[in-house]
Amino acid sequence: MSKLIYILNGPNLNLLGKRQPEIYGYDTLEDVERNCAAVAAERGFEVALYQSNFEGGIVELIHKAREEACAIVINPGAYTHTSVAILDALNAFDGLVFECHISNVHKRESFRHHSYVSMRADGVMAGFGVQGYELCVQRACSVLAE
Ligand code: CA2
Repeated sequence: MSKLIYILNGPNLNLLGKRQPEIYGYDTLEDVERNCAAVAAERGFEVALYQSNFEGGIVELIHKAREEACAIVINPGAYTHTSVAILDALNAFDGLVFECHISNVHKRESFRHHSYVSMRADGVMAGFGVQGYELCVQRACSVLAE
């Protein structure tokens, strides 16, 4: 079995740690990758973090995960609330899927309350800041070790 966990990020998340720290905090995606890699390594897993501002880019990364990864932790950004294409791609992935939102989307505007990705996700994290990514990686490792 693959020991690689993909961490996928959607549009605007390349700005993490650089804008709107009051909502998304001060950590960058590089910090997220480093922290998740440490959590995974303790359990014998590896991570690969990707970000795309394009819906099709995320779909292609999910297709690549089909070949390489045992689990996907995904923050689809605003595509969470709109993208049937990302849901369809995730439905074609056989491994674990964890959906991760930095902010508590349920405390925000009503258009953020619905997620297409949740229809496929094995677990959903929201409002734990960037620590949510590490918690998703930890959960993926635990389930895969069962
Ligand atoms: O809370 C989350 O993680 C979100 O997925 C973030 C999305 C938002 O559309 C979702 O409703 C909830 C937005 C990502 C934007 O990321 C930025 C990060 C730093 C600065 C500006 C944008």
